[in-house]
Amino acid sequence: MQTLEEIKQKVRTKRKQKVSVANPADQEVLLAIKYALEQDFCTFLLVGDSEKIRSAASDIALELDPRYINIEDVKGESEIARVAVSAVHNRKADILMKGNIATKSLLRAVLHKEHGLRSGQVLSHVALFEIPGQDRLFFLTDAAMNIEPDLKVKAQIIQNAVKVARGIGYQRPRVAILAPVEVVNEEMQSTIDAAILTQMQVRGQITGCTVDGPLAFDNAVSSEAANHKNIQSEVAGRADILMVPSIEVGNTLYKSFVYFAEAKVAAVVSGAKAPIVLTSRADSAESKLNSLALALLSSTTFEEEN
Ligand code: COD
Repeated sequence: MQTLEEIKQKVRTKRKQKVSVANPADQEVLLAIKYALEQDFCTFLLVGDSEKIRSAASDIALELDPRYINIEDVKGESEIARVAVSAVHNRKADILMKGNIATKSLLRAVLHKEHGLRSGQVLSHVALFEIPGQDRLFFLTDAAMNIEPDLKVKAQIIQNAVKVARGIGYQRPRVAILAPVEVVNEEMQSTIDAAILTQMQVRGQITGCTVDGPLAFDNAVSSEAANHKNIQSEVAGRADILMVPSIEVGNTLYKSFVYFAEAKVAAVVSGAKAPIVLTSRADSAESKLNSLALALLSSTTFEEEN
């Protein structure tokens, strides 16, 4: 897969799902909703201050047709998060989407023991980038949810990203475990964890993918750099999924792809009872639409497994 456009093309063939949006009173969020409706992707439940939603919708000429859009009038950030998440929990909607709300507030509602979307697994963030000049798409995980994952959590973060990749058509994604160097250095925990994760995949404790690490960023993405260091592996230079050791590394890479390389992005949270569209508030309407498309398409794997 080379472009995010291919994902949007595939969504059109899937069954219609309902998306619960937490606080959509924001121009970029409503524009994404407008484009999604124009392309007949899904229907929406908009949770937030109805007056603000109606006023923002009228600013961008979005028709609030009740056949495709329902509004639930709720005020206050934590209450909006609770109602939007509960709608998915109670199966009134299939997918959750973050609108103009803090990531933390939404994730806290998602993790709520009674009305959240916990599945008993680790939840993690999976971003997919189309970077100009590159011959393939790159997944990056976890850039936004797990702060400093231990080995056990890292294994589940890989599995969650693999689930999304397979959901959109990758048969056996290649996973690079990133570290500052490509050899084990006992003073760098990221290199030790990477070597163990690689062996866990070889022994069948991580499935559906090929894992290799530690790999430095250049050895993971460029075959020239991998050859230069004489690294022979199925993943080196050809990685599809980049797994980072911490949120600091992930978030900085995410923002540098977008701001320095003009990357297009789509992002979801995987591992919950339903897919969650989770982009930065600053992301464009296009990114939000791409993320929605990724959630809609990859949700087939959720349906199969739940
Ligand atoms: N998957 C599954 N369960 C989890 C996860 C997870 N990733 N994280 C926490 N839980 C469970 C815990 O086991 C516990 O039972 C409960 O949830 C509460 O855990 P805490 O005390 O760690 O929860 P919070 O609310 O303090 O923190 C959870 C957040 C996801 C909010 C936190 O990890 C966080 O702030 N992450 C970073 C979010 C962020 O600011 N991103 C910015 C980049 S956009």
